[in-house]
Amino acid sequence: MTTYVVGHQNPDTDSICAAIAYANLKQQLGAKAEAIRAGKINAETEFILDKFEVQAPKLVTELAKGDEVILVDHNEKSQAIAGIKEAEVKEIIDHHRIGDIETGNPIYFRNEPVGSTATVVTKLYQENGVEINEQMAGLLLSAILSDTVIFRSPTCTKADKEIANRLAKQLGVDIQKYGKNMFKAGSVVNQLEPKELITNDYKEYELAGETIGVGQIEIMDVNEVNDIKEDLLVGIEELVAERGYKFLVLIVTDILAEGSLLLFPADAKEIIADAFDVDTKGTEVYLDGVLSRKKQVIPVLSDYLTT
Ligand SMILES: [Mn+2]
Repeated sequence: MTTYVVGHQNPDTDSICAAIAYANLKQQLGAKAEAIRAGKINAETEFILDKFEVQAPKLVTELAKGDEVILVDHNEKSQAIAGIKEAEVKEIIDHHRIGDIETGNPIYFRNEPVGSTATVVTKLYQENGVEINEQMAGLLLSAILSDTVIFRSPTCTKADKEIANRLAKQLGVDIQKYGKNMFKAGSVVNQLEPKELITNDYKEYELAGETIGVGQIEIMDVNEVNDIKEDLLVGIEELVAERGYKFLVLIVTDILAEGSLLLFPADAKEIIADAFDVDTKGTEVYLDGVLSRKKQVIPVLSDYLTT
């Protein structure tokens, strides 16, 4: 009987890559194992599978009674593939809090407080003395970088960094460069129309009797919007006209550089320049160190417009 290896529903990169790599390890150890997925592959994961020429796992929406399954990257019923109650959980490999999965028999349950399941899976290759081929190394590295936001997440540990660096060395990959490309491929910028991007994470504020709109996009590299900047400005102008705003600011936040590019209509130039005490290039300005709409943008505009 083949044992399925599966991540959580709505799988992210770690869930897919850890499932594939752990199934590969089990196969190399002589077991019959197959990675499956419980949901749609996201754009970031698609980029990774393409890059390392690995096929996406088969989609299985519900397990059948008696199916044997190894869970990776989760251990809570609410996150698990449908039919989990009827299946037999054989192992769990994870890096989350301990949830509520119950088993009838003793199982191998490996959980570590590290940044990604891929980190744990890489350790398991090493502990079993199994060599990691280039394809699996690529998936494992990608999953670590994805879950730890290229080591920036507070969940990232020394083990994640060490293992990722070793995998990157094996592959001859520049972590920062590859990580940025990976996040770019999965970025919301490539998946939404300009107006959807502006209003995706969006708030309206009443200041001094007038309404302003403030949208925010958080991305890995502010240059991702270079090609669509003109379209975003057209969208901003249209929304201002349609909704009768005083103006609209789109905050494009660069998570890695820790700053934000503000985009706004040409006639808001003076307000932005005066409020933030900066020179602007007409319809944009980059503000180093500004990340928060609530704490760093709205108070400045509010102070300026209401006093
Ligand atoms: Mn994970």
